[in-house]
Amino acid sequence: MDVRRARALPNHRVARGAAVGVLAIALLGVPGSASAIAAGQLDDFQDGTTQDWVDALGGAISPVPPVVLADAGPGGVGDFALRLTSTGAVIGAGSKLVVNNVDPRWQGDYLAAGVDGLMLDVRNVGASDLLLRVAVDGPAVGATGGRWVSPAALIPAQSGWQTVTLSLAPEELLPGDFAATDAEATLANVGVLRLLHASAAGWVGDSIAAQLLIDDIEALPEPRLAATLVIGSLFIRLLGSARRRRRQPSARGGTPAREARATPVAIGGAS
Ligand SMILES: [Ca+2]
Repeated sequence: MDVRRARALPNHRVARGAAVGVLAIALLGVPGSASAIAAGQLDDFQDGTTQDWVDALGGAISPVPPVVLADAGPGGVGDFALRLTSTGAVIGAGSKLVVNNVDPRWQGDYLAAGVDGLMLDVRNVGASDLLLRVAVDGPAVGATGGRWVSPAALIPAQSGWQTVTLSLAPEELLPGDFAATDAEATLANVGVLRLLHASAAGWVGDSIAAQLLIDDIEALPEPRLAATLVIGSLFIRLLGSARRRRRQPSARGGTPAREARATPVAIGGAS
C-alpha cells in the first residue's frame, strides 16, 4: 500500500522555509535564481497570483480552473492560498483534480539541486477523501525517463489544514504510465511538475468531485541537508524574536507571522 497519512502540522513553514532558503544558498551555491529548481524554493501565493500552477497543459480549458483566494491560507487573514476544484464528470476538462507547473523555477535537475520531495499545506474542503501525489515528466511527453508518481498522502474530506510531504526520491517513485523507464533520468531533466488525486499510481488520476486548498509548496532538500535545517530554523526563529523585542515599545500593528512569511519569497527567489 503506498498511502501515507498526512501530518497535522498546519502553518509550519514560516521559519523553516526561510531556513531552507538560506541553506540552499549557503550550502549548494544556488544563487536564488528563478531559472531552475532549487532546494527551499517556496510558492506561497502571497503575490495574489496562481504562480503558474495551471490545470491544463494545452487542450481544453477547465470550467473550474485554479484560483487564488485571499485570507484562505493556514495563516488566516492576509494569507493567500490556491484553490483547486474538480467536477467529477466522467470525461472532459476539469473532471479530475490535477494541477501542473511548467515554469522554469520548477523545471530542471532535481538530483543536482538536492531536491527529493515536496512539502505543502493542504486543506480538503470537499466531501471526498483525496489521495494526493506529486508527479514528474520530462520536457516533452514521454521524453527522458518517462512519467513518475509519488506514493499518496491521504487527505480526508473536511480535513482542516494539514502538512503533507510527498517523496520525489527516485527509489520511491512509481511508474506513471507504461512508458516510464528511468526515474533518475526524469528527475535529472524535469519539464512538468504535477499534483493530483490518484487512487492508484498514475499520471492521469481519477474523476472526482472535489475541492482542495493548497499553500506553501516547498522544494524539500534531501536528507544530507536535513540536519542543518534544525540549526537554520533556530537561527531564523532567534532573529524573529529579537526583531519583535526591538519593536515592542512602539506600534504593534505588524504581525510577526506575516513578516516572517515574507522572508522565504525574497530568499527563495519565487516570483
Ligand atoms: Ca499563502
